[in-house]
Amino acid sequence: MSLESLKNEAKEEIEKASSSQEILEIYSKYLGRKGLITELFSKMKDLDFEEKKRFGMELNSIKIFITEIKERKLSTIKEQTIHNNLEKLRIDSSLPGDCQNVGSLHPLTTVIDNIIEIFVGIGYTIFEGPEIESDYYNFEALNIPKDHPAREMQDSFYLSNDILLRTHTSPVQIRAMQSLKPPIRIIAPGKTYRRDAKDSRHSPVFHQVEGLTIGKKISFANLKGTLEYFAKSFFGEGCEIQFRPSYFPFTEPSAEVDIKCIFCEGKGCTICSHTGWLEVLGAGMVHPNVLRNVGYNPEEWQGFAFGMGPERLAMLKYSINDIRMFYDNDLRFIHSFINS
Ligand code: 2NM
Repeated sequence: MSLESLKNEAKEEIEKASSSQEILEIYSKYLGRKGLITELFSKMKDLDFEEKKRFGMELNSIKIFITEIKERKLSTIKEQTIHNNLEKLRIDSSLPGDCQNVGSLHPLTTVIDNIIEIFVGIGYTIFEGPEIESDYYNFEALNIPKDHPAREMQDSFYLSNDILLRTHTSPVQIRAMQSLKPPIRIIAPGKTYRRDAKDSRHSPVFHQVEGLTIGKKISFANLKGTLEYFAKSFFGEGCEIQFRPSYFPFTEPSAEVDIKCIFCEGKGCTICSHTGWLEVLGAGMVHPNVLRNVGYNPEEWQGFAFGMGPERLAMLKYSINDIRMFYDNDLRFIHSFINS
């Protein structure tokens, strides 16, 4: 084979190659230690001076030529590889993004936080107690007599003879009065339990936020002012309240507190049963028996207490018509309060 065709063959093979590995193998086939061209160098010793010189120059130029082609092809392949890799990494900004779900607070959490914030703003602190209570804290200390209907077995979740799931957060107030020195201003938020059949207004688990103020010369006027401030803070400055006489064993006098219907502005609608008012709170002056039960002298210390249901407040504020919505954990429901 002529030198010229050997050279062209090597050139063509290198140019057709598609990987660095392949190029190096082809290069080695021609110019490696036992390469086709390398072997020709050893034939030079048989030639005479002039021929040796001419042949040597020719072989050298072929070697340089093929080496150059190899280097160029190697760098082309290297660039190609980098380019391909970059192409694979390329971000297509026209594709839709991954959906990131943003969490949201449960509407009851929001309402309870709002209530707490309002009372903390006027000097109340949070006080908490156990959800499993004794008959003494849940009833006895609160002046609820043994034969009171609220103590019926079928109304409460009893764990034993005198241990039950608290039916209100009032036992927390008893614990607070036992462990704090008056004057006292606390709110007790938390879960409460009653053996009610579930319907649109009843849930066996629900929440209460109760408040207690104990001091010297505390009067019903202080209670009215406090609850009026709360109602306006929670429902808006235009909110009006009224007190109706009522009865609780642990307060005397006792009252139920209504707000002017926020749906019909007092004109009467189906939500307020055409009364113009919505009941939202229970309250009263702490009964002297309750004060005596925690070792306070009712002649020296007086106080007021109130209780509210965050579920009811949330239902009115956000127009939710079924209490079970709070406990179904339907994410579509919970996420709909994302900006509340
Ligand atoms: C209410 C309504 C009225 C109340 C009373 C007490 C205590 F312990 F001080 F006597 N705690 N909570 C109270 C009073 C609760 O809820 C509707």
